[in-house]
Amino acid sequence: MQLRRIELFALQMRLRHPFETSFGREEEREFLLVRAQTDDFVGWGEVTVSRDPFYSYETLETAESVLRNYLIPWTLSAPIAHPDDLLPRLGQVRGHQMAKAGLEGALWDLYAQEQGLPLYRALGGERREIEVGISIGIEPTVDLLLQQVERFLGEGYRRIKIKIKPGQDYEPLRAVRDRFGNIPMMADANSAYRLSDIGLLQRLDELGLMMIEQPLGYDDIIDHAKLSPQLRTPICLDESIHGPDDARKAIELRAAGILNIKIGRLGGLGPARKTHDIAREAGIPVWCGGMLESGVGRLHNVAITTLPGFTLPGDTAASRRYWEEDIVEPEVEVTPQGTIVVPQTPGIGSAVREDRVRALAHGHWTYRP
Ligand code: OSB
Ligand code: MG
Repeated sequence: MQLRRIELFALQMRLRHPFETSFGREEEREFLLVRAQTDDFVGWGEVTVSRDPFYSYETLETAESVLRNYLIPWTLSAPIAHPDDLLPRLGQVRGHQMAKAGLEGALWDLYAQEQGLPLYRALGGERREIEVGISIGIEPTVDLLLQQVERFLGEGYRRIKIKIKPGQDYEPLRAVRDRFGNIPMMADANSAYRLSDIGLLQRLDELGLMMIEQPLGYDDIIDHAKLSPQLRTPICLDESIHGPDDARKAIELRAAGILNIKIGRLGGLGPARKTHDIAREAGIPVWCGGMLESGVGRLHNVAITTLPGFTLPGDTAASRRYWEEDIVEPEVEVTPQGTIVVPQTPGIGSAVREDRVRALAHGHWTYRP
């Protein structure tokens, strides 16, 4: 691949419905898009940062800075034969996984187009249709939560994930169980509890949840390993897994029975695939998490979910769950059966609406070799 140009767009997109987690409330997404161009093709990647360093330390500003000063110059310094060759070249930069992933993702899209393959095929995926669930934020009242659950079950979503935090955990989950019966349901705590909250977490066992996601510290593996044997509900790790090696350690320590795979958090499609491989080898199911992505990141999520170890429905919901109007055409749609049909055209599978990207961008930078 001979790259002629890399561009960054800083985008702001208003969510249709505010999304609240234990670490805060988002009404608007602020993230970066990467546009990479060769003589023949254009590839797109998404840097799945947020405005604030609350889910992770990365923000739009840290990503823009590290991309401009290190990642993009090193990417443009010599031709790249395969997207897997990129990350070793960027290895001297520690962390900044989301910044790296956005860039690597754009190269995967380019590479797939050069090969004339849909992205999922270029990654070695097989499934032509993926099962999806929905992630519901903390709602102001139990009634509003029940309304959301009812709506999304009606739209076909295959499992319901509900955000929890101390004071809003057992009771809302209990209300959903009582109202909707034995639906596939899980909770995501986003690190809101400590090991000393074990009594409270054990009480959740009676709800028959598929799993509880990241109950303890955002950077912890050890305490999760202590908690895990004391719960009947499986633990799924999200925040504390930053690459294949973290997954190996968490599995070795039995800290998690399930892993959430996010391309941004893991530092790219390559590391996401490797994490999947390690989990699969160990018999640990995985599913694809989300960061309220635009259509670009969403289509990357669809592609990775076609790998065989993704045996649980993920968080990749339809574009219209988040946006009045997405930036890809066609938008990502979910069937009444709660599936997404994987696009079969080369690359990510939808066209990026560049006019709309430019209109939404409050920053735009261009880099050349
Ligand atoms: O913890 O999975 C999470 C959104 C933003 C930050 C963290 C998380 C989430 C979600 C939403 O759960 C997933 C989605 O719908 O994209
Ligand atoms: Mg999570």
